[in-house]
Amino acid sequence: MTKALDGIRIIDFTHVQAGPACTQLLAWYGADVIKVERPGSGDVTRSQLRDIPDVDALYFTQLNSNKRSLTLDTKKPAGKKILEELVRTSDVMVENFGPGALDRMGFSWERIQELNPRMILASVKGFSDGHAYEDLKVYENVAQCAGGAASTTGFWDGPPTVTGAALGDSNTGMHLAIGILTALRMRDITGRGQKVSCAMQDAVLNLCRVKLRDQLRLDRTGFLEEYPQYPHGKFGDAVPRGGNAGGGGQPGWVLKCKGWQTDPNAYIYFTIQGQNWANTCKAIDRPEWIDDPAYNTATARQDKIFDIFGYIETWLENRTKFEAVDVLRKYDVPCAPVMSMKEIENDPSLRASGSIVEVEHKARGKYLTVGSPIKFSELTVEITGSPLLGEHSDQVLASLGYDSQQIAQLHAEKVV
Ligand code: CAO
Repeated sequence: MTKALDGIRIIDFTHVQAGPACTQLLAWYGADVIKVERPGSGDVTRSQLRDIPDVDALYFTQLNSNKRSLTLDTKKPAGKKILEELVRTSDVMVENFGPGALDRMGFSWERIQELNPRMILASVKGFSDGHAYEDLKVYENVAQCAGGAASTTGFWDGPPTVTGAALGDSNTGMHLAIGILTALRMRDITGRGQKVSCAMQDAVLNLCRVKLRDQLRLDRTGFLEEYPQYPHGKFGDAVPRGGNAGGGGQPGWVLKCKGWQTDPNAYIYFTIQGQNWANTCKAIDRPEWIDDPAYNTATARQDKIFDIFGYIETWLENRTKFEAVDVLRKYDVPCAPVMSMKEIENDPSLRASGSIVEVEHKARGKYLTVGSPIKFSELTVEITGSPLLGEHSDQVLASLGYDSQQIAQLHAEKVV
């Protein structure tokens, strides 16, 4: 079957999470992704947080499925030469080294263009070119703090808080993938490659745009009516942390369900959708609130929103989160159980949709990993296991014209 990105060859010069997440996505959709790794050790995530001695860690396997692995010491002249040959014969190079590392290796954008004017060079850095912090090395949580996520996440009486979702890493990788596809499309038109970059700070900020919206509203009015601080608390001059408040005009909160005393995830997220007020009242057995002027408009509810949530928690006392959602769904209340990772691991719907899949790995056997969150009517996405370190080195070298003697020599000199 034809895959969307068949015929596109990508040099995957990435490591850790941001870059590998990007190239994994493109590999799922059919690109030939050759992961270039340092001989002997490879991507640092192969050995980080291992659950089985001497076997590639799940950190690596979750981010590198559907790829081939080539080991190459790109600081040795013979390794540089091989990388040059790859640049000449590939479409895209993706990298997320620290600032300046690629230039120091001898592969500046100018040099890459000389080698292959059709090449697209895609980079992730912590901060954008010319930014006051452009020289900084950056990991996930650093980006969440720099991009506005941490200062707006958590509870008002606690410190800035990072989230478990990889807003800095995988999210930047997803942004970069869009950039690469855009550049490939432009190359169809112009015949030229280009440099595409995405800064982690910018990718986080792009997801925090409603918080910038709130800052502008706060600057003008001095308050934000959908935040728990309104109307009883005080606002400072920056957007405060809003706990679990809904980010739009529909108030919501995380509410305790049956068993919360012992189960840390016995909660649902409950949204009071203004246009669904009558149904919501019926769902929670409070029909008298439907027409009561003290409750029947969003403005009237504002100063007692936590009393309303408190009442709903009493309604939830004898219902598990799943039972509660089964009642509320009949009344069109936007809600969901708070899913633990254990529940996600075993969720039949996620398995059925292919959003979680089991794949085979040569050393660890079967393992669970995420599948494509994007579904296509004309493309079947097949997820395969991640490659062993250097598993495809000889195959890639042979495709570049090296014979078995030359390949053996490269191994002996520890170039591959
Ligand atoms: N052969 C020889 N050398 C290689 C090589 C290879 N195959 N692959 C990498 N290297 C070398 C690089 O040339 C570089 O060497 P120099 O520093 O001597 O020029 C070095 O290995 C890699 O440096 P680095 O700065 O990328 O690595 P680090 O572990 O010190 O930093 C990180 C890691 C992630 C902080 C940094 O790469 C970074 O800031 N990247 C950009 C932002 C980013 O993507 N962060 C997200 C990571 S996911 O959490």
